[in-house]
Amino acid sequence: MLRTTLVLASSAACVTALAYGCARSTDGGTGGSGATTTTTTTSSTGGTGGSGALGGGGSGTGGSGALGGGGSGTGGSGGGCSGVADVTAVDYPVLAHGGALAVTGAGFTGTSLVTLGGVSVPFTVNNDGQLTLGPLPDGVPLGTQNLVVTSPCGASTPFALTVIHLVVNELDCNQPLTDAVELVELSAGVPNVSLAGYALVFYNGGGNVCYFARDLDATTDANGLLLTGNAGVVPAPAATCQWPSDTLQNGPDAVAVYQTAAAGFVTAGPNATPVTAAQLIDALVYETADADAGTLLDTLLGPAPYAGRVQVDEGPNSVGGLSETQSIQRCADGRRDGRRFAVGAPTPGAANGVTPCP
Ligand SMILES: [Ca+2]
Ligand SMILES: [Ca+2]
Ligand SMILES: [Ca+2]
Repeated sequence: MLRTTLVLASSAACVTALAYGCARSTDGGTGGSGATTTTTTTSSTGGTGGSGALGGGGSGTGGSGALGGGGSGTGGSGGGCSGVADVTAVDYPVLAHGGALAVTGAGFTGTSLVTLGGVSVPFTVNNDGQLTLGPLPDGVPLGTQNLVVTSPCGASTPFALTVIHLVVNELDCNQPLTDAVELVELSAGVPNVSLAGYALVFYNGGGNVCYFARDLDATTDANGLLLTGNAGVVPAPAATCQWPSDTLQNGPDAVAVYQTAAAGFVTAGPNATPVTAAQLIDALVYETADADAGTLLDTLLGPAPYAGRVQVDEGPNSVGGLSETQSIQRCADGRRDGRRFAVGAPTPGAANGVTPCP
């Protein structure tokens, strides 16, 4: 959609440019339109003028803000592109499907295409030295992939990132007596990769606020899994991934993974953080024979009539029922989709054992 916007804006710029005789090479180049800086929400400021791509020299005409009547842009310099795009840094070297990425470098003005792993990704040009990508489409291949930015001067040298598919893979909230083997198993789809910069957050369906948040300062195992839970879980989660027994509420509640630090979540008191979809990567809304937690479902999965708006039951009875011996396990792929889970004997830190999704 962003590319379409850009093309339309460029066409408008060309119409303007023709009025100034840009078809003749002796005339000044045309200033770029403001399209690249206004592809999303900004409308109050004018776009930065691009380099004059059509003229042979001389100063260009100032570009106009493409959306919402922004102020006039800076005139282009004429004479073609100003420099090949160059990516020098990113804020998330391990990037999850659904996530966003801040890209630092140079020569981003006029960017027409950004690809990761050969797949086009949505982007916004913030300024000549910074792009924002996202949300990252789930179709981008996993593992080490090249980021390439194409601007009027050509394509940037590939910049390597690690792409992951970070989802809730299993959850066990209820056991007999005091819950002492609660777990949340995550899957990143890529082995031995750090999940630093991502956070695991628990929400209480009563009040729809956060009651626990933990940075995922850990590395996935050889199967791409990360096990978090009580110290009594076998195998025991890494020390940084443990929480006290009887912490994970039995529903209707939710667990979610975010592309941000846990420090941003208030976990108790009157200012406890309300459930949010901002920077959300995946979530599971669950129960042990409870009514639906409508606000958690609406926010974390999506409002009706979204078919994936499903709360998953760990067992038919919360006391003395199957939820005490079963866990909720992912049976198929799909982020933010409650239809992708089934129940069965717990499989902490190992491949799930459930048969096809119900
Ligand atoms: Ca529990
Ligand atoms: Ca259980
Ligand atoms: Ca498992």
